Amino acid sequence: MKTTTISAIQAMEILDSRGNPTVRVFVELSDGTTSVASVPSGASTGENEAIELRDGDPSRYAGKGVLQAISNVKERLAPALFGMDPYEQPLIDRTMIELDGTPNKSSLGANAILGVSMAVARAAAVSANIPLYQYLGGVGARRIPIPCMNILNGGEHADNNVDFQEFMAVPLGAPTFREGLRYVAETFHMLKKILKDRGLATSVGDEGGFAPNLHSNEDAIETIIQAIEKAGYKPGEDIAIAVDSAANSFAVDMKGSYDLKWSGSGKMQSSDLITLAEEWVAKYPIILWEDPLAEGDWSGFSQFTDRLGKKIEVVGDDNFVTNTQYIRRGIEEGTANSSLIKLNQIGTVSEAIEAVRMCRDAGWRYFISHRSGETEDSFLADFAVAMDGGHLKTGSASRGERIVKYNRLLEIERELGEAALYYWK
Ligand code: 2PG
Ligand code: MG
Repeated sequence: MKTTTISAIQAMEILDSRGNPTVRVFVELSDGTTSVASVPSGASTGENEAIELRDGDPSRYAGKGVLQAISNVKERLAPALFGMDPYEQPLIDRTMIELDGTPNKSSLGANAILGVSMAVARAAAVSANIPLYQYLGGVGARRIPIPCMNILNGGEHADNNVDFQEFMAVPLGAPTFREGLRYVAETFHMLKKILKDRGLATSVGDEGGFAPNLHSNEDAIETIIQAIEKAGYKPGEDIAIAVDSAANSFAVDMKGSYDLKWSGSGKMQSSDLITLAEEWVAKYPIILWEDPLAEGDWSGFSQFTDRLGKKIEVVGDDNFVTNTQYIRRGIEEGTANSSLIKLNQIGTVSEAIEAVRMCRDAGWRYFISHRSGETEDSFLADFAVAMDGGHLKTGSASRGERIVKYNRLLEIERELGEAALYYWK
């Protein structure tokens, strides 16, 4: 690769898909290359996530401004990285981590650091004239992830009476990514029709899925199965289902007590939720379950994995927070058999790659994910292909900030042509 160095880093405050401020970073290299990257933001966050620096100034955006993070990019990170080789991603990320000096990036802000980390990776790829997915994943990066499309939203992503946050349609029986995307987009449209016919709301939640008031949590699954069938597909064969309970959001004490407050199903213990999941997995074509229990409920999580881990992918999100420290504990304790991977939970591209590597080495899967607050940046699509995890979640077939990732995956598939792969496992 040719020699080039970082010659300028700028940043500005923009809005995310919820209308909250977030960070956009611009990087310039000495060879004239420029790049841009924007940082996402979660709503159902884990306790140990890297810290998103917010100004706390009530006179701007209810305290959610990110001007301090922007100034940290310009005044602290830019001078430290000036003249560095953009191809040295791990070194660049380590330099920022050391400059921050805290375990959770609370001094400079994970939003500031991640914006730079992503923009540097993209600048390096542009300068080398190779696609970002190949720059990050090498020449072997040619599997397009199966889109786990979140077509029905609940929990903290919606204002309805569904406790579980995400119900995803997973087109694992499709021959290609573009066909898979069509399968689930058609299912999404059929779901809309079914909800309309039932006189239910068809407005969408944060991730673009519908957010109706239903009879029960189980009604969500049954309605989706109906949509799959009516769209002309076989549940389980063409399209399976994945669930993210995001159980933190209805946990009472993080130690095994829950209150399914939105649906009014009431108090439950970990063991009740495990039994419920076992029944659902026996009855419905569920292949993946994320955060079935809360982040502090490590023993409940392990029991869940003991009982269901041979049948389905059990994913930890809020408990692992893309951090090798917690994923390692999960591997040792058999907490799950997969980890969610969110770039802004950990705050640099190289650390997210380390988390993926740890999962792979342990024989775990890893599930690449967007955040509920997103931007029009498609970085995640390239990242998912590069990481070769076989599946990703990036919302529904609506809302531009979700569609931009799907459209980028379509482009990548087209570019790869015959070389593109598409399979679950
Ligand atoms: C999750 C995510 C993404 P948030 O819980 O998995 O779907 O939601 O970004 O709000 O944490
Ligand atoms: Mg989650």
